[in-house]
Amino acid sequence: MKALNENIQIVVGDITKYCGDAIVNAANTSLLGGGGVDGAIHRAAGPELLKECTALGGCRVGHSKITDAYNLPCKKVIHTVGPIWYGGSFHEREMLISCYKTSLQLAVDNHLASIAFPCISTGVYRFPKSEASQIALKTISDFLAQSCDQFLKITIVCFDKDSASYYS
Ligand code: AR6
Repeated sequence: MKALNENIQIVVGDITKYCGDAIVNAANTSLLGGGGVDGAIHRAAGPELLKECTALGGCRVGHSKITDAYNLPCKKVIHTVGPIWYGGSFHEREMLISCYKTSLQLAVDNHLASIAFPCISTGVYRFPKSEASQIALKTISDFLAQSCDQFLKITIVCFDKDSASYYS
């Protein structure tokens, strides 16, 4: 575990085991599940999660929606839709920033005190890990600095040590 400041920590592990208030899902615009972390979250939460997601009517890239967590150990799941990386000229950075901001705002709006993020868009969506990690840290740090909520604890859950190395 690595603490960057008192409110942000980096861990290596499986986000479905996180026991805080909420985890963020790196979803797609359908919100109906997929592979990677999205598949793992739906498998661990059980079929009730898909049922609730079906009623949400999808989600635009860079936006986020919240559901219950069902069989997961956390209380809520925040589904955010990261950008697919097409080389960086298609507003990919702005959309990734928006994923973190809208997820954090949902956490504040729902009075959540602890939230875990995966490395959004860095899997099948191919966002370069180095730049994605810088965007994640800066956006979270800026949000915490500006937010009135001084008690929000953020964990970035990297699935492997290689991903975690980009946060050092
Ligand atoms: N815990 C933490 N991190 C994980 C886990 C896990 N259990 N499983 C994978 N990761 P990806 P994306 C990491 O591909 O790039 C889905 O099909 C993984 O190593 O899951 O945003 C959706 O439905 C990587 O670092 O998400 C979308 O269609 C990170 O999570 C699409 O993939 C993100 O990889 C979204 O692609």
